[in-house]
Amino acid sequence: MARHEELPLPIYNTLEPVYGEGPEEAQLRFDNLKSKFIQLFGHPPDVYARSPGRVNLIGDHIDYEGYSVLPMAIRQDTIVAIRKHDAGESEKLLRIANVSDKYPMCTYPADPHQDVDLKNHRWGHYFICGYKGYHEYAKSKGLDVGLPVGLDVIVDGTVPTGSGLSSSAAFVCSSTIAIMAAFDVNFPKKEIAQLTCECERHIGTQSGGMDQAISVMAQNGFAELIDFNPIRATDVQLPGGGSFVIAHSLAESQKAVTAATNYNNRVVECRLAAIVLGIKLGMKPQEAVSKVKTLSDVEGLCVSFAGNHGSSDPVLAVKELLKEEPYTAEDIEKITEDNLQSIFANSPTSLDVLKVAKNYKLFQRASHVYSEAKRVHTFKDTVSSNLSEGDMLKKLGDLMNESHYSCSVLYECSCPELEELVKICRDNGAVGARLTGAGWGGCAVALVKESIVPQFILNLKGQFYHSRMDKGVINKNDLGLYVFASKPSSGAAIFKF
Ligand code: NG1
Repeated sequence: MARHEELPLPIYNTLEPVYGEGPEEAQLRFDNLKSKFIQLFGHPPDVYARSPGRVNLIGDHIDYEGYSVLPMAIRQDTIVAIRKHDAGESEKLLRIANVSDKYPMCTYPADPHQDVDLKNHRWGHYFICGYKGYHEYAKSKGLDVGLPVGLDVIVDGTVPTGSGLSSSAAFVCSSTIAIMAAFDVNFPKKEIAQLTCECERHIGTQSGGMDQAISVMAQNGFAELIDFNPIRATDVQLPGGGSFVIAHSLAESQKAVTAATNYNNRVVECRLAAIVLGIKLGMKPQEAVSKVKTLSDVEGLCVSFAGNHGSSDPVLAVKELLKEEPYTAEDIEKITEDNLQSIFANSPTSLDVLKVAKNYKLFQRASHVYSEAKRVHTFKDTVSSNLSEGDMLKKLGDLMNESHYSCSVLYECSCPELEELVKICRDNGAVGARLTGAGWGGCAVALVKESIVPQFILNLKGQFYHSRMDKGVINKNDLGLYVFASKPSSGAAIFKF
């Protein structure tokens, strides 16, 4: 039997296979989308695509270094309704509307070669990422791409934005899949996962691929161990007695806007750490600069080094060979015998990082990446071990706590609101709690014994959210959007009714 990532995306003509638990609510969303569509564009949509958000249980900031991660899809998703203009319709425009008044209609030319205007961020840019990406991919496969063509689109998203739950990937994936479906083509899920990851890079973040992979390949009822190069998804059955509670810190992380100091900065630091390690472990500077892209490229060298010192842990090489104090650009250039601008000459978003970076914390970032990569596999092994349920939850919780410490202290991607929230989770009985996703705001995820979930959520509301409600930061009616328990839900799908 083919592995499920080899199969094309499912195409359904009813909502039940995806929204089994709440089909009435989903039906309302689809009905509303259709009537808005007709009202705005004068025609019904041809087809719909949906893609979910995700929560990452463990393994943050390691996908772009080539390491496996362990997320699960959540029920919140983005639905895109689309209609392709007929050949006779002259106006070649992409009209992208949203069911929410917060997002005014965006109009773009139908040119698939247009640049995404990164200096003027607009919500519709994420659709253009999918449009450009589909075009490039279809062309590379020798398909008749059929572009440029006018498209009418309405978007309905329920994944909270800037929350670390991948609203951006849900939007990019559902857009790309809707465009594919409008052209009546379908590809194996692993190809769509790869393609959508490349699509999202048009927005200027050097995205690692986890979010798109889980959004496209998730299976109902399972978390997934996602491997990269090549992309693979392995079902992970979570222990029955525990539940994952997701809670928003209410600090919004604007990933695309802060890329140069936050997300892309870490990608650059990891590459520099990898190059310096490669050189310290015997590579010629020129060779390291041209060949080493990620920390996984030099892991083998680090492990051999550790082997000579009685260990198998690559972190030992980091401890012995990198200095704990931050490196200046000059420190690194002495080792690489090349200047940083020329090392990153082909990556404009990395050059933006160099412009604003004061120094580079190579020791801390590499220590995080290698230790976090190991925790992902320990988590997966623990879930499939024959430990008693209590011991298993305790071990998983400990791993989550260690991961949070590493993200917060070594990778510095937490923030005061997340620290407060994680502490409140632990104080109220979570067996483990950590920030999830990119961090610098967004959500925490807590592993909680099933039996205490309702009380746990009530306590969180009392201790974290009520004061924010009083200050007017959030509305009482929206509380359910900010703190909820989630079961693993299913991945992307196409609907034709
Ligand atoms: P979020 O949490 O959606 O910003 C980002 C990256 C992931 C991964 C995590 C950190 C994108 C689209 N997603 O996720 O690939 O690197 O950060 O683990 O950039």
